[in-house]
Amino acid sequence: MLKQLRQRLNTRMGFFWLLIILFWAKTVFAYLTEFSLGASDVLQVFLMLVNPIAITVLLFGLALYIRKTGFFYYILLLIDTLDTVLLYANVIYYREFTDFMTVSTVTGYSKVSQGLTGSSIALVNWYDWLYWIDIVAMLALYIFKRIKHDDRPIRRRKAFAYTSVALAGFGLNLTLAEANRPQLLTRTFDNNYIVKYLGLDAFTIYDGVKDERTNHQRASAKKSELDTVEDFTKSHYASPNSKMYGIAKGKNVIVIHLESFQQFLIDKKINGKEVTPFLNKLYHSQSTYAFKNFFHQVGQGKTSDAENMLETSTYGLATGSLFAQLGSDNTFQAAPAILKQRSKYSSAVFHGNVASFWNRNNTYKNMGYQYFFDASYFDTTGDKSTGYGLKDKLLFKDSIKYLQRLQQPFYVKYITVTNHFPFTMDKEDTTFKTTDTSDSAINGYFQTAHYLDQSIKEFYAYLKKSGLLKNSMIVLYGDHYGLSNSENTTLAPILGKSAKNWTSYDNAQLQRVPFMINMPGTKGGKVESTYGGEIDVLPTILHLLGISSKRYVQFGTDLFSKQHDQVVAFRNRDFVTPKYTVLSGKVYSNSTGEEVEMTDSIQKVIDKDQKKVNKELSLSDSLNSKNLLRFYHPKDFKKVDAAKYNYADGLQKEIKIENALKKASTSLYSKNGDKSTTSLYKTDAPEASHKKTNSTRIQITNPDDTSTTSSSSSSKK
Ligand code: GP9
Ligand code: MN
Repeated sequence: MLKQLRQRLNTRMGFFWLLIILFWAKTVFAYLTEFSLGASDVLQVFLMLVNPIAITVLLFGLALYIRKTGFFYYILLLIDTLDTVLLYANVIYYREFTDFMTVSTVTGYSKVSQGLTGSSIALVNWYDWLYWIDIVAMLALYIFKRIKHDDRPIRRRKAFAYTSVALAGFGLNLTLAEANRPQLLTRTFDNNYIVKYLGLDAFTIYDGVKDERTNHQRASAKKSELDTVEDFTKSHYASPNSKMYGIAKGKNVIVIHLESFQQFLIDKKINGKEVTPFLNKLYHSQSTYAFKNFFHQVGQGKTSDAENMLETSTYGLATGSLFAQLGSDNTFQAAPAILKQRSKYSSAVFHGNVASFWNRNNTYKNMGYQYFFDASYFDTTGDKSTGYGLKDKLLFKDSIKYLQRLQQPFYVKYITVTNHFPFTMDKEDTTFKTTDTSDSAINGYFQTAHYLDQSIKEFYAYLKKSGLLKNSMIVLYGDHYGLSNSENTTLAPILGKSAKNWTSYDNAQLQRVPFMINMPGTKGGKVESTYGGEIDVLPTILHLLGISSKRYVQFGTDLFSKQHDQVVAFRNRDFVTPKYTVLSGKVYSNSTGEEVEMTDSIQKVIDKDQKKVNKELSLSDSLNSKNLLRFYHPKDFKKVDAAKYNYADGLQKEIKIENALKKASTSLYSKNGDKSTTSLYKTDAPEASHKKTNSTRIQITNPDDTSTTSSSSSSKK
């Protein structure tokens, strides 16, 4: 047997296969020990284990075309070495950034993820020789003639057969991956996904192609294209309402992202009980400006699209996520940077999922976020987390030790996760008696929304006790639908509607999400009926803070302005106005819900609005995909230097700033006589007292197939 094996090795094909097996073994070793790919079902595990094979055969197989003996062996070993360099560089990179190396990081085009050079030595582990030993050993065996040099060249036809079979194998891999994770390549949720399904080499090639396309688009961009965009946004600008301008000047801004939260939950009762009693109270409070006709406008980038719109007032992309596709390299003029430069705000994001999801770790740097407290800052073990990360009650509670040390005024964003499809809960977390429809997502939705409501109530209680509340403006918004169109007919009776007469019009109306600006101490708040959407948030907030938005390129308009544009564009070019809902050219009346009898004058209005919607979306796309903001230099705006940001050791950085500022430090902690306020936080979350365990339930894999494949009319097409 051993002899047979030796004999095999003495042939070119034997040597070839041995290198492939060794390379496969170390790749899988890296998958299992270095990367957290989160394979969560049998097919995913299977694909993860086999995905290196086809592409390795393809790449190593290039050597099979070489006839000359020495050349064959050296080229084969060279390909192996290059592939190993790629693998090992990613191992090192992942140890620091929990993400894979993109082509633009290597070519130096990317502005983020730099600063590895200094620390890379510290990232080397003692067992790293495992990645290299096979190459050294094989080279030695060859040089010292311990394996015979096979002089017989591989026949062309055979080499070609290998290439073809490898390509077919890769095709099969891709098909299975797409079946398990639809739109894998078009949506790019997370680089981890692509590696899990298709492998590291495929990821690098995919990323390279994507990068090349983006660069090409950018290189061809001309400054004059920016002028066209600017002409539009300038003429579209809505000047602030003098009654509202600056009413929150100097206040902290706390943005609370209500995951998958739809407007219909507000004031909704199930089995006689309010689903979200605390948010309802806020909604109707005199200190809250609430909007009942506010729509989400996200596309496939879902949460990340909402974040982008809220903080840049530009649209997400027509396909995929802007964060994932352009976030690493684009020039942003986003809320955290504007607030820092105009009013010295510090900024932070709190989120219980891994940093790489939606490429946040890179995008936030370009947005100018100073801190990003992601899952790595929290204990997410055992029952403390669900698939998308730390449970909301714990996120709010455990964020305080970081929040209290931020210099004020601050701009912070909390991205909640518990109310996310498939809306499942641990029994210990809910007693809410929900619906018993045939759809478990619907039944679960009311429970997870109820839980989210409680978590915000607890957070508010802390804000009040700690004194932060009176110095803050709290902005709450739902990012997008939680229940998709396919679920809406089952939902209909709960909303007092009939499933039978349910139409696309009804689906579109359900794309309303809450938008509330809570300003404790103010009495002028009410429920506003103005139509608007996520694109309008940034200018609205800037004006409340007394910062003019005029000099920035923004597509939205201040919701309080008399000139506010009430035409709400969806990402697929459908739109809603106070009077009409227009879906694929079909015009519905908002007062009857029926298709309108078309007249010339109505058609004229619709055509004009449709034209504007199309123009707005396409200008936003050209701005973002060609990175036109790099040509734009608004007054007093210094371009964000992403290389300055690094999200490791956030707390230590905060403390360092406190120490440097001494008496001038404005953090809550300093103001509180250098005493922590964490004991003021009260939660009823049972997990809070549970011990740390070794397991975590966070899945970087997205179990949300239903909500991505059958999502609303307003976010698809
Ligand atoms: C993940 C979370 C969910 O970190 O924000 O994103 P979504 O699936 O809603 O886009
Ligand atoms: Mn979301």
